[in-house]
Amino acid sequence: MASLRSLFAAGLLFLSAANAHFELHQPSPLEGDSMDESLQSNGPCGGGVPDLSKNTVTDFHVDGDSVELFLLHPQANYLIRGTLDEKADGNWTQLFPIVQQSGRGAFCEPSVRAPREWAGKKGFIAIACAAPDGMLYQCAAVNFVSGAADEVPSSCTNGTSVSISFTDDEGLSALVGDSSASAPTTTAPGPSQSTSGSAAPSLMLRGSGLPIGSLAATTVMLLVGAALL
Ligand SMILES: *[C@@H]1O[C@H](CO)[C@@H](O)[C@H](O)[C@H]1NC(C)=O
Ligand SMILES: *[C@@H]1O[C@H](CO)[C@@H](O)[C@H](O)[C@H]1NC(C)=O
Ligand SMILES: [Cu+2]
Repeated sequence: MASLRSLFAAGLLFLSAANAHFELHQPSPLEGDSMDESLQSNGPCGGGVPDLSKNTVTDFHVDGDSVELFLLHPQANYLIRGTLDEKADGNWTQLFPIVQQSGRGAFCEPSVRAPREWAGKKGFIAIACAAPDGMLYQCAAVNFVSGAADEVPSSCTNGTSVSISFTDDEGLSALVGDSSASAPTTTAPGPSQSTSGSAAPSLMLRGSGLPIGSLAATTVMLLVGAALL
């Protein structure tokens, strides 16, 4: 099992740039329909450039509105946070308890709230996703408005094979407040942490040496990683 786990961890390292992560569908993400997955690990907004003087905003009701996400990993934890900072540079408020999603697919939370004082102001709704391949980010620029959304959009559903539960996640909790706009990748949870006691991963990683060691070893890692993702 240890060697399988280490292969998995190593495979993830090599796959992380190319693999699909998660998508923000609502509110409208900064990158629109053309998200650059390779930049998703850049905090606080992935490939999106947060700047309220330029970004297009959509209304978000402070007493309850929907945040629609789509996960392409089998499991991950989500933090939904918001800020009024015009460049999304800190001062983050947590807007929903941290949840764990199990199962690929849609998660839509129709009652995400923001502080009432934010009504009438512009800001950001931002998602941080602690995935097996590290911390991932997406943002939406919004215009906070008073009241609750009239109705839940028909696109707001939870996938049939998706289950959501509340959880704790130190890496995500560290992204609330002013401490930092992004987390060091070393705090991200994932299989690599559970292999730290075993000799196999260090052998593999030392032996291969990033970015790429022997072609054969890399191919095996990719295949195993892909099979298990
Ligand atoms: C942080 O945001 C709050 C609103 O939630 C605002 O009142 C406060 O001035 C902001 N602090 C800084 C340092 O920008
Ligand atoms: C999806 O699941 C979450 C967590 O159980 C729940 O709060 C939310 O209302 C569900 N979404 C829909 C559209 O039913
Ligand atoms: Cu990913």
